[in-house]
Amino acid sequence: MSGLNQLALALDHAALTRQAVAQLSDQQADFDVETAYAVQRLLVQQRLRRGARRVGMKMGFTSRAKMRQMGVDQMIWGRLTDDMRLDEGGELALDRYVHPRAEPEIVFLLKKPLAGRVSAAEAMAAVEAVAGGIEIIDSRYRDFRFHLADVIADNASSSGFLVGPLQPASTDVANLGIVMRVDGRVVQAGSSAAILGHPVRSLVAAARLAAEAGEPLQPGDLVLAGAATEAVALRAGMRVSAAFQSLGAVSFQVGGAES
Ligand code: OOG
Ligand code: MG
Repeated sequence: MSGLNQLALALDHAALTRQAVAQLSDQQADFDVETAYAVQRLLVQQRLRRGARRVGMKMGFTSRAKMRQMGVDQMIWGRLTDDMRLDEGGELALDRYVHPRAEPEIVFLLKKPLAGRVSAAEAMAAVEAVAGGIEIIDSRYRDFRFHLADVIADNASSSGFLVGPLQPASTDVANLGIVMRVDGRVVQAGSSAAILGHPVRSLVAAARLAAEAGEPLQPGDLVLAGAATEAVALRAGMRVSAAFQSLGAVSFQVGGAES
């Protein structure tokens, strides 16, 4: 266990100091997915000890576009904490990250516990509201490159998130157009259907995976379904927005000089 703790502390330190590290799979023989999730749990525990609160989970690699961009072929998940949330319309301080990127997300807010093997209908019945959002991902690995187990240990690259205006749970999120812009120029476009065919499938998977990890989804939890498009690298001064058919838009400004 202490060996895993060392790995978790190294990733925590990398995030705190904004200094990228080498992939864990390069240093550890047999660094597998199960071990990686154990490291992720220890990593997030560090943050909870410092006062952060768990507020939900993020799903990753639920679309072909993301799998292709990062060269992996399996769905992953990570934990969201309250300190990761950024104000809609606010400013992101670039110097708090290593090499951050932004990607559009479909967000579910739960009103009921949701655990284990549930149907899509059961999952939707637990939803209080849906929203468009943006996730800030920031790998703690050099050059934003990793193998599957590495990115899992690194809390699935999660670093921040913004949630747009909440919409009724009855809003159909099956096939919504999504456009991400930088300074008004379209940089990514896609459809929510790219997320496992329907974003609710991501919520169904989240319910199962969270329960298997012994941390079942709770009322008030947020679930990010995974990006439908590739992520965009952030540079100082950029204005980033994501507009979602039926859900509205969400945006932020990148502040802080690049060091
Ligand atoms: C891993 C996180 C993937 C998504 O939405 O697919 C993810 C990464 O791309 O670094 O958040
Ligand atoms: Mg994401």
